[in-house]
Amino acid sequence: MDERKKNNKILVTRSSMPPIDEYIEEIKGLWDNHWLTNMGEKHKELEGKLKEYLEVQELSLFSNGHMALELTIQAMNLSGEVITTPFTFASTTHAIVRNGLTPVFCDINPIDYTIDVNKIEELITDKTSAIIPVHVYGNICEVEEIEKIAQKYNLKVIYDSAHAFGEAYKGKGIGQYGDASIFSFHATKVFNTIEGGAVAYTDKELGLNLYRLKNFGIRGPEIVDWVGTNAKMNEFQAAMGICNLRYIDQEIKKRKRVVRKYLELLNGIPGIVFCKKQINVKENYSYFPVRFDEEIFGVGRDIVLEELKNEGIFARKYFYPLTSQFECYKGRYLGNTPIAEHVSKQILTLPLYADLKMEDVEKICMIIKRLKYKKKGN
Ligand code: T4K
Repeated sequence: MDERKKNNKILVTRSSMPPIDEYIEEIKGLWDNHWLTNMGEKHKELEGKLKEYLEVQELSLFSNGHMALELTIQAMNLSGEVITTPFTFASTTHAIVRNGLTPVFCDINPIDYTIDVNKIEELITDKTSAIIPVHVYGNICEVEEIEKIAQKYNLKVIYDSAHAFGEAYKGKGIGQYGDASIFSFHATKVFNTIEGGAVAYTDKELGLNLYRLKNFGIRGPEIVDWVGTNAKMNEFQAAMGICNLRYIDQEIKKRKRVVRKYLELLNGIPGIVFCKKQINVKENYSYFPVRFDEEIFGVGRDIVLEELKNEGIFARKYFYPLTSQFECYKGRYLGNTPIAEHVSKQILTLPLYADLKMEDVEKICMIIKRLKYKKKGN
């Protein structure tokens, strides 16, 4: 790669940041009160603001999305087997396994890559205690069907909503579905607190247990009644969240423009497959996943990735390999997931962030189109 390209790298995403003066203003008070963590004022303020923005009844902030998920599973005292999908980030499967539970991998559907609700029931055994579906790329799972299955078999449902910040389904904040929903506020997400996460829930007892787990089980100066850990969000993270939240609607609007441009430029190219637009969903445009069907497109996903890289553009293979194929899990857990395998071999998430320039989107699409025609015209 030549120097010019190296300096103008386009990465898969880029953290949104508020104007620096605003952040400085927000954290100034910390130099007066010296209260930097342990559920301080900023923490409280962000929790309240997010509850409102996400339209959820209860919300608990965490140091990151993974700890939010891992500790929610623990707080629910789940046992045995948990049905989930392997087409996700390491965190989802790790959170299950790190709780001593067995992930049972269900396949995804080929339309939006969320859990195939028609294949859940056949995986339920007398050991199943929960379902952990993933709103992957912000694509909303079939929440109503999942709810019916969960009720029929008395299972808990925890949504991995790491990608679904600010989304709504049928007019209801996405965090209102299931027994709990976890969000990630990592630097790479639509909304970030640098690192951070949250759990949305309704059951107050679950809330109490989450609090115990994230703060060492401390209930009072002399009372420690649970073997908790430390997963608290600090005041600098919360301040970043307060600032970023002021811009979130305009950030999502800008992302929408980028996605529209991609769709306009790549639409109709044989062999390129997009996720189908979901109905009744308020979207957040968190990722732009594209599938390259080698037989029709002419070249496979890995060639597209390489060609983009040669031009200084770093798309990512989210999510390849499947978590079930990770070194640490190979052969350990059962699961028949041919669609997930197929999709993970074809998928590429193209660069997407609020300030991605239209000319960069044009360039990315031009490189992709060039590959197609090069192959055709040879
Ligand atoms: N569940 C799901 C479904 C998830 O996708 C995730 C996280 C979780 C749970 C767990 O939530 P957290 O515990 O992370 O809150 C990234 C993120 O680190 C991870 O949060 C995210 N999913 C995953 C899909 O993507 P990597 O290993 O690909 O990140 P990295 O360091 O390669 O960064 C990707 C790109 O982002 C860089 O090329 C540039 C940009 N970037 C990165 C960082 C760190 C920035 O612009 N600023 C930054 O500070 O995992």
